[in-house]
Amino acid sequence: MTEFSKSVTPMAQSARPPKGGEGDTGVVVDTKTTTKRPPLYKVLLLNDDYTPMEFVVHVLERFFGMNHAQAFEIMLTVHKKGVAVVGVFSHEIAETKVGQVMDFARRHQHPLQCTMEKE
Ligand code: TYC
Repeated sequence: MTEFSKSVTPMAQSARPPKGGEGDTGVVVDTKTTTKRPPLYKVLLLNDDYTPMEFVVHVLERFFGMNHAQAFEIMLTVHKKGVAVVGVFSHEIAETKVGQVMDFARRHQHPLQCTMEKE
């Protein structure tokens, strides 16, 4: 069973439809479903001594949809505290964002690090 599958609880006998009706096989069991939200992942940006501040601001605007003021503020938080959460996403989206940032930083030869962790 995966994390996302439904958990199925048989209904009480008294709540079941009567067996042996016309055209029915007598095996119908009503189900109650419970839904579980998929887990969320924080995407983290890490500080380093070499990546230019303007590059980090650009990354936050480009890949995390921040305006310039928001991006500058988060960049400064990372610079001062060492790390900040830059977004919370599904596993697949978080993985994509991390990959995009790491690839963009590598292509520009900056040591910027971006990681994800389960919320
Ligand atoms: N510390 C870097 C500097 O002084 C700036 C920086 C900020 C780097 C945030 C990475 O995630 C980072 N140039």
